[in-house]
Amino acid sequence: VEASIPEPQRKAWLAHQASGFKDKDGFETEVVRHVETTLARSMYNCDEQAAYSACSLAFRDRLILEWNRTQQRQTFADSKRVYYLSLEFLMGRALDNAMLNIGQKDVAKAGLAELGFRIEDVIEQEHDAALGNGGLGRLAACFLDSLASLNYSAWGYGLRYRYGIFKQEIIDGYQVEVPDYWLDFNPWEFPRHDVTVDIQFYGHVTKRTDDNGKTIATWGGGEIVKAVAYDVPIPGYATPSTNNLRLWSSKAASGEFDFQKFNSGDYENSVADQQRAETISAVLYPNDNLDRGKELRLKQQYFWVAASLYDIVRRFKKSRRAWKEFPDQVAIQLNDTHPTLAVVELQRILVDLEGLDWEEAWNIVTNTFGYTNHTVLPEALEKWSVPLFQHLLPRHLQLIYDINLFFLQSVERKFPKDREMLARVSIIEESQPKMVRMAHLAIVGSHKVNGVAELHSDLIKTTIFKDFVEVFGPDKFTNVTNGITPRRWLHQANPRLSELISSKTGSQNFLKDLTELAKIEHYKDDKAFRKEWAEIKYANKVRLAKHIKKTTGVDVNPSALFDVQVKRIHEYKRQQMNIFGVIHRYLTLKSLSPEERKKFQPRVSIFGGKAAPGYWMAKQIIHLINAVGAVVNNDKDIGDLLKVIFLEDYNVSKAEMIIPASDLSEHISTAGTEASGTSNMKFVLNGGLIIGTCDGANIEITREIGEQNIFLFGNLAEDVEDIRHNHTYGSYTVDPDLVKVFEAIEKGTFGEPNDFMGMISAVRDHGDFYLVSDDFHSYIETQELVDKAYRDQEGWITKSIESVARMGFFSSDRCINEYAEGIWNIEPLAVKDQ
Ligand code: NBG
Repeated sequence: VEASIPEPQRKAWLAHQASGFKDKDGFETEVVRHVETTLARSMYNCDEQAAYSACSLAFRDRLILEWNRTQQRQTFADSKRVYYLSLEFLMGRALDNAMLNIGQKDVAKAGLAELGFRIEDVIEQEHDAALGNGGLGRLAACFLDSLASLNYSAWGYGLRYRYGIFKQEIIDGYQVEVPDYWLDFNPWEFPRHDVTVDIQFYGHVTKRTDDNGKTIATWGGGEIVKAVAYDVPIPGYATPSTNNLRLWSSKAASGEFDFQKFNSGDYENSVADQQRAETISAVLYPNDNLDRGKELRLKQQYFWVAASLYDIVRRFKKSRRAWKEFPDQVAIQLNDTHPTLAVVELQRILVDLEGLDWEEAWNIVTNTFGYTNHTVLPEALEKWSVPLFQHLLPRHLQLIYDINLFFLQSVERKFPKDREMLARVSIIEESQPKMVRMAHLAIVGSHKVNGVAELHSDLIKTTIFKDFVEVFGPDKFTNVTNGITPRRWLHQANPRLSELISSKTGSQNFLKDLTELAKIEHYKDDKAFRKEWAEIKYANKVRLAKHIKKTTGVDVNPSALFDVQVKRIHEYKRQQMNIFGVIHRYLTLKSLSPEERKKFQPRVSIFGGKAAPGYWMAKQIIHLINAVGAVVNNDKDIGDLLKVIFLEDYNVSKAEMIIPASDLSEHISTAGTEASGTSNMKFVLNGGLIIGTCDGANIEITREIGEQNIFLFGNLAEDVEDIRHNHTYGSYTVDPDLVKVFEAIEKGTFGEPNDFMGMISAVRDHGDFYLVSDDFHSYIETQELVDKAYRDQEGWITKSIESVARMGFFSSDRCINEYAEGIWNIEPLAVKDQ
């Protein structure tokens, strides 16, 4: 790298490489410098917000140096890169993560203390970067951490939403959505006004034949919007590698033809034009596992995909390699079907713009892409109407039809005369209107398709993508079980536990190789170790209890069993079953004498999570949880025996506080519906036990930690279809305990019963699609086993230690290495020759 710097600049460049603070005093100097110059504020009124800003800027300076070096080294190495295309990156806060990954948190803590600040308060000033809905977006964030920490040459590509997921307020027990404007001061992004791409929409296609008889298609006219790059540095843990996350922001491309033609001199309209362009990246769609098919969403997808591909192709072209080498240099992973247009866009670039033959181009395309499926829920599988496509992206629609034609011809050769097979696998659904099935396009356009946990990967092969297994053979389909980064979800979220573990494993190496956790199992009978283990959990619960008091006004006893369900609110995740179970517990307690009650295990039932703004049933669930809390928490008969808490505005930074404080967490989706789940892994890694169904990654967690360490219940995925069939066509009665719960609600125990009738009739009158009644008895019984197990505190601690010791498999490092080997065919860049 050094040799590449021009001679006149080299001396200054070398001196600059050594800049950035070295120790506590240096750090303080940098903080003061940033307060007084960068922020133009005076130290005499430096508040926590200013301290946060200056501290971030001091760390940012260090990050940028490593980031530049990493990018230069990767460019010189000129080896294969992976591009992770995701519409969501749920990053959470950056400062704490940067301090820990760089390994300078202690220095910052001491420095800030000398300047009169508590580091925890400074960290708290940061607004979460909440550019995602839930598990899918957080997975992308964990992957970025692992890619950098493992020294892979990797970029993330996403959208720079001006508004991330909404902020949730609870008013009178109802969810209210408030916009999340998070960009007021964001030191972690760098606008690259020199990196822009013009993106075209609408217009029309003309075709002509060239001298060789080849048809040339040209997409002209329409509207142009400018994509501007914003770069976010992603620091690896304990390595200098710092990767790049590039987020695109939309801007009006003033001066472009349509703008000139229609709007010259028309000021008002030109402003409207500007606003329309900026709308594209304005807001994240707040749906989790739900597709709404809105035009603006398709615009977002094409805008982001086209800008990213332009960037990737531009980078490839610099190397002056032959096109056929493209898949040796570039791997692109499609995070769900959201970026599937990239398949079509690359084919368009190669055929229309670069003049390659269809076959050659298609070979390059299919060898470049991999597709990850994250759900089997039909309402979440993306489909776009053909007329909408025709209007917005006319050339892409033609290409999709051609891709489909060649694909169906190959199917026809393999399955002659099987018209039904053709109809089932077709990329176009012959409905009214016709629809483009994005998952089919993603499968046809990729060389590998993976699910995110073993059960899920099996299910996609036997249900939604069954026909494709016959068409392409089973080897195209594979599994990569999800993982989580232990840096954020153990070291950062639970520093005391991380320290205890490193004192026993001999180093912090377990944060790079999580299988080293196994070493702590040797200490599971060590008295002092067990005592500290329990004390850490207790301290985390005290911290959460304080937060509960502050935000809800309710006192909870930290010695009670903390039972937590925090995730997006969705019928398939069955928060309704949880709250029905809580009501059952309340009714049971009320029916007991004061003496009998004393034998009961005290519990705090903690809920958190957002409902999609248009998801009526999910909002009703939130309302019922709050209504039950209002009654139970004020019932003098009950006292500390049961508390019901709904934590407002669940997000990444709150998860970092809540997860380490859990004794028991609930992962109770109807079997076969939760593709993986990742919070299950986070809870167990922090010493909490799980009550759950045989679904998603729960199954693999059980295999790793042992059946004795998890509370499994409920029907199995293989039986769900028959049970549902029986609901519709056979005899069907609601579980008697659940009937009593419904009666209590209908009597008005928790306020106006009509407010909750949707939840009741879904179970009683509309076929109980999610099997709440079928699983209720097993759920209640298993909760009784939990109570019993918890009363044996020593036994519980053993379970907790054993579980953590056996969680090594669930690191996102393992997961990323599997993608790298099995899908991307890429190796880490040794840091020395990076
Ligand atoms: C979600 C699944 C989760 C899974 C995450 C990450 C979507 C479409 N899917 O079970 O519901 O853990 O993806 O793979 O958001």
